Amino acid sequence: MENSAVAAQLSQQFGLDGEQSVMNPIGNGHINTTMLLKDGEQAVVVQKLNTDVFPKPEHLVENARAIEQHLAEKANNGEYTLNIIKHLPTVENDYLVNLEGGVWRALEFIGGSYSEDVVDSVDKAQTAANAFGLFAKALDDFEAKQLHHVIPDFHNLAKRIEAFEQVLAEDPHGRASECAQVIAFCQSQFSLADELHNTCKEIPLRPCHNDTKINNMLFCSKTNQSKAVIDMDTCMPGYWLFDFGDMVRTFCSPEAEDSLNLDNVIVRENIFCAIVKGYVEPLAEILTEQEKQSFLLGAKVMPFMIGLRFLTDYLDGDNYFATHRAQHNLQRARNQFKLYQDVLAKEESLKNILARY
Ligand code: ADP
Ligand code: GN1
Ligand code: MG
Repeated sequence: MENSAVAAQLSQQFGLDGEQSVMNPIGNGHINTTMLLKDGEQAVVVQKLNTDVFPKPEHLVENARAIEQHLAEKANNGEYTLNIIKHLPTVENDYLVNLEGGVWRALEFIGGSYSEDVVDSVDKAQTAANAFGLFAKALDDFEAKQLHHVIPDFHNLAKRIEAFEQVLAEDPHGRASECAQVIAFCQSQFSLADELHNTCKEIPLRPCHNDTKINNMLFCSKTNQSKAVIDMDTCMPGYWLFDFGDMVRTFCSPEAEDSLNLDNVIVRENIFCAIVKGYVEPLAEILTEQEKQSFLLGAKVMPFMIGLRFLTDYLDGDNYFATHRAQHNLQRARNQFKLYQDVLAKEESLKNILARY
């Protein structure tokens, strides 16, 4: 089906004006196909869900809608001030539309906003981290057990290592030999999984976002303040160290996660400091001391784990993450391992920053 025919069908199913509908890609997400659908004066975000990653899209929508409703109640009491991404119902009062084997949903478009792939200032890092902190706080009394485990073991490093070892043993595309060095480095770090396992026994399980990368939050175009936390697809019970660590992973480097300029893939300590300030402030009354100390481990685990996932996907033939060039996943893996090494190199200094707040 042509793009224009899909646009017309979606427009009809979601009850838009039914004038000329136009659909264009927005954002740089790696998983779903995200489009802005315009029809007359109306604009909505439509997403073709990646059903390899999310085999049960109805669970995804149930989770996201439960969170939406919880945040809406908080907003009514003045306890949550960011915009809430709402799912839009179809004319049949459903939330998913099947089109030629693809599954689509529609979300309210947050106009006057933008997302970024790299943070260019300390202020913005603090603003974004604060938004994720406000989000975490608003979910603190949310019954996370009601969430479906849309991707089981999503941040289980031991399981990610198993998956990597399995693909490496099979080497289905004969790619292992060209990245022997990066594989060896990766394998030399596997004890991180035990450290993570032991730490997680000591800290509370919380409702987590689980994908707090910088482009999963919208800034206001006029004020550069935070407008909304988006992409709730992986909200599941987890540990705040994951959300903290993913911010470090995606805010601290001055380079995008697929940059080839590895010399410049470093942890900017002033940005790290801004993340701590922004995130800890709304959580100050809830966060335990041990949990806060675990954030440093999060800063190591997240770049390492995503590097491992990119490398696994590379060896597996690029089935999971959207790629836009040959070796894209390998380049991302190298980049993330470089960042991880810089976290290790600056560990003492980062620990001191954490202790200050
Ligand atoms: P993915 O799961 O593939 O990462 P996202 O839900 O994160 O998809 O969306 C990808 C991008 O689309 C975001 O980074 C953002 O730029 C844009 N986007 C998504 N939802 C909205 C929305 N409701 N309003 C405005 N922009 C959005
Ligand atoms: C994916 O969907 P997106 O692009 O926000 C991935 C995250 C990774 C990230 C790496 C469901 O996030 O776990 O950290 O890419 N999402 C899923 O950039 O796997
Ligand atoms: Mg996203």
